Amino acid sequence: MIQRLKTPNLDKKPSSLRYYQEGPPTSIELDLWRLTVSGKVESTLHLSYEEILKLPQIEESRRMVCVCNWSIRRTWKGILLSTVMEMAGVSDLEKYYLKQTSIGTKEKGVYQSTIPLGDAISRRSMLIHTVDGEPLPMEQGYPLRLFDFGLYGYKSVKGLRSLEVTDRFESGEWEQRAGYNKDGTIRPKKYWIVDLKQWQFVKKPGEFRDF
Ligand SMILES: Nc1nc2c(c(=O)[nH]1)N[C@H]1C(S)=C(S)[C@@H](COP(=O)(O)O)O[C@H]1N2
Ligand SMILES: [Mo]
Repeated sequence: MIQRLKTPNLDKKPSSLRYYQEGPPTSIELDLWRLTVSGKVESTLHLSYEEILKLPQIEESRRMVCVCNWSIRRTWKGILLSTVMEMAGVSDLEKYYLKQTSIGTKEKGVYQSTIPLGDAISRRSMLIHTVDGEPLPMEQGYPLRLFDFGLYGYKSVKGLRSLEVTDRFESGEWEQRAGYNKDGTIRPKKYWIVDLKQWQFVKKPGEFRDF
């Protein structure tokens, strides 16, 4: 069972630290950590890790894609973003955006990214705490990361602290610094598929589903 969950060629995956702009926090006091959900919501939430584990869980094998042309399929476990949005009470998903902010570090501050909320919900975006059956390692976003698998990795924040429902579609860290597209939809082109050790030409925009 556990064997089947493991990602092939994981040792060939580009290092998380190479792409971690603000760097992983040095330590997290899980008892004190909360995910804050605020903004255009009926009720602001401060969810503890334990509370998140008590919500309905899902586990799915899905592909993440980095804008630097590599992809890896892994088994992700967590909750649906929609569960938390329902709890907070968001009236019109299509009208809003979701601004994610990381825990960050003293030295380098926080990482932020904003995504269209309606699209994120319709793509079954997840709030992830476990990968391949193990809690997320620190470099991969412990204790919780969001993932919208229709978008490049830079749009989804690791080491989450807060989610703000907003009517402003702001530019995030990478978009400002490197001129990356604010939309962030995965584009058709050639990608290195780490787990399969092969190149694949992807013809359709959005989440990879064919392999
Ligand atoms: N907080 C935070 N989240 C982040 C980033 C970051 O620099 N800081 N980089 C993004 C990018 S560009 C990618 S490709 C993925 C990398 O995820 P991994 O560590 O699982 O490889 O995290 C994304 N989320
Ligand atoms: Mo990335």
